[in-house]
Amino acid sequence: MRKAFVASGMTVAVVLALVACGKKDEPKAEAPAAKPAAAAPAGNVIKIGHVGPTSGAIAHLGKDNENGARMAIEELNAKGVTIGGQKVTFELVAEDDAADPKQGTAVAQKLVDSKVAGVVGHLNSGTTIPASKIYSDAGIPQISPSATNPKYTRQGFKTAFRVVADDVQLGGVLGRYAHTTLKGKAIAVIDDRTAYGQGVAEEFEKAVAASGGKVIAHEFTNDKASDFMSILTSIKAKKPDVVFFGGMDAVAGPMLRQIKQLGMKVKFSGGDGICTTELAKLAGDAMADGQVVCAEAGGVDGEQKAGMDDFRAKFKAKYNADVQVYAPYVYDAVNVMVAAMVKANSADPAKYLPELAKTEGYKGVTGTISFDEKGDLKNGALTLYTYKGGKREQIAVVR
Ligand code: ABU
Repeated sequence: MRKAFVASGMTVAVVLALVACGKKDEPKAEAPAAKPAAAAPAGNVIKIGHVGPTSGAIAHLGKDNENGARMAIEELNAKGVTIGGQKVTFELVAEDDAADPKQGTAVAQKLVDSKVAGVVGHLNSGTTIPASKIYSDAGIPQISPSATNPKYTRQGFKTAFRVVADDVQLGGVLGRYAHTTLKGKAIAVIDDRTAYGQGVAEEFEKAVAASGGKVIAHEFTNDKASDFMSILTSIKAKKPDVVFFGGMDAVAGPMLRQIKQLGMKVKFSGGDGICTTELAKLAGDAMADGQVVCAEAGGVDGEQKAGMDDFRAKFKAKYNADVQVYAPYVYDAVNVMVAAMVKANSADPAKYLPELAKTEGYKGVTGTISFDEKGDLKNGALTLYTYKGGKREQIAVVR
């Protein structure tokens, strides 16, 4: 059983961010009684579910995540894993939620019905949060490699884990950076009204205010929009020097093109949703060198960087594509889940879930993974990036 929530178990960074925002953490709700966990599949095949949007505007991100899962599973099968005294084979059951909350819950139920032993996903907060109730009710462990809305791990579900930092950290760091380092004097915010976009924009705005900066406008769009002329024209009239966007790269790319069309000379900032390899292609020559500052909700430095570099090289060789953003986190999530099965000597969700919750000091390609009482990553880092010559370039890893 996961230990009761205690403040001392929270990551230092999250504590600092919450204190800075003057916000108290929500109390951990009692976990609802789980229905009897689905048994692992018969024979020696263990099914692991993966869900991401492999269709729609951010299919490139869903496929990046899915490839991270596939790579982990192929390596585990090649290496050979023994559980319960028997050599087992892992089978990836990959589903597409199209970044749509309704489709997200439908495929979550499908995975539960097909008796997966665990799920890595979903990619979006807007799908991960509603799906997490279905996995919790079925007693199926879920690790999200990319959903950053804090609510996901604050519902009291003992089955919910995350291997990245959250929007409190992302918005907090980017808000302070916009005011203190980018020297933003008049900061405008746009969000796409999704669970992620709205959440990270609100945290950003709080951090700007706490740092003594000024948000002069907050406009809204949606995750399918492609015409931003009206909101950008309204923002331009207020003469911003920094525009922050809470949303994904598929929207940020065209937005950057229209910012250039309108002749706006602004820095452009955003969270992990825009911090992708694809953003450079989506924005094209509308993105000036150093104009964009974004953050990935994880990061490694020092000696740990070699593992990440090695993963990126292997991924490129295997898929003939650069990592978009979260494939390494998916890879680690699958391996952390399997490590817990090996420790429990069982793929029965009820038996390995307590081992998963106790994960401490797992050395992954994304750094050292330990879970706190809520299922969040302890001591999570962020990596700040900019783009130069159409390539993502690291600025710093911050904790
Ligand atoms: N964290 C950015 C992309 C996924 C999400 O949280 O919606």
